[in-house]
Amino acid sequence: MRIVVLAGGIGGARFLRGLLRAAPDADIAVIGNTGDDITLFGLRVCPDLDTVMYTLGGGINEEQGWGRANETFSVREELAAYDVRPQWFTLGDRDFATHIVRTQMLDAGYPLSAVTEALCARWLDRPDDGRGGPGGAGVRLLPMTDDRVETHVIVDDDAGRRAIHFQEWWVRLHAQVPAVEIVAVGAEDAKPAPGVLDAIESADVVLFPPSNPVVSIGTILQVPGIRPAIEGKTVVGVSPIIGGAPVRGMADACLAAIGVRTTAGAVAEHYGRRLLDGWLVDEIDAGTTAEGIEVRIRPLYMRDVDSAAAIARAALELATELT
Ligand code: FO1
Repeated sequence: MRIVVLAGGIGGARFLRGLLRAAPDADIAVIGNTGDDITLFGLRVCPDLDTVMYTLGGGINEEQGWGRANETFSVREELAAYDVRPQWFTLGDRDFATHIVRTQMLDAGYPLSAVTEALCARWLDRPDDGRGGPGGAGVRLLPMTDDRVETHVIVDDDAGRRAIHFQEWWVRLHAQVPAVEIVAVGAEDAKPAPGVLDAIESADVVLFPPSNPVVSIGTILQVPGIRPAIEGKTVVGVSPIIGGAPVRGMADACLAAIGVRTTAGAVAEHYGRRLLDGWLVDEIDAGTTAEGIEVRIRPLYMRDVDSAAAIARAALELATELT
């Protein structure tokens, strides 16, 4: 079975780990959001790609959901000693190595898709370790585009109306300052990365994990060509909203910026029936309906790999039924 998954960071990565367990023989292509990418200290950082790569490769900091396990922070401390800013974004020593390799390759002229493939050779090109480790074999991680797309947030506070990078809004301001608008700068001129449209074309099913519908999946869908390619496919999504609140992160602040209510049904209708065929909602949202979309009720908290696998299995079953 060929599966395409559109993924942001933590929610997408944990869903994928479940999907690998639920469908170990599937050919899985992940289209990763790059709108969160940021250049810091001269290094290109791709948080969502790295979160997927580290999670599937067994190198993620499990408690945090992002960054490396067993991390140290010597470089960060040294930068702070020089009073180098910003200091609101934490990069660990092991993580720095990833950004150094990526930036060297980008500077040498390799596109982000080739760089991502090279980085993933370390994390994903290995069979399951047989000890219950995730193993990422069978997964191809493709950035949504090789072009530069950066999500910026227009805020209006005491310092005045201005555009700031998404990470500054998310990490420094904790999305506490209301977003007037969220803009994926560069998206309209971006081209899907090599392999993206082919993967969608040959997919039996496309899955939307419980990733942020605005700044993760929404950004991927803004890359010209991706949405129309997906519209022709059987698409099943997992609600990132349970009982009127995001499972994690601050998706409610992003939904407010585009005038969508924070409910499982409103998010399904935001995607719309042209895109979405099936939608999984949690038991607490049992009354949810969405016009033209088949809604199924399942426990949606991803407590561990088993519960993530059960959700992935339910998504695949619904997709098979709707195909
Ligand atoms: N999230 C934070 O809340 N604080 C951080 O300092 C932070 C650093 C960071 C470094 C590398 C990385 O890959 C991710 C990092 N994240 C951090 C997560 C990230 O900002 C967001 O959660 C995602 O971009 C949203 O998907």
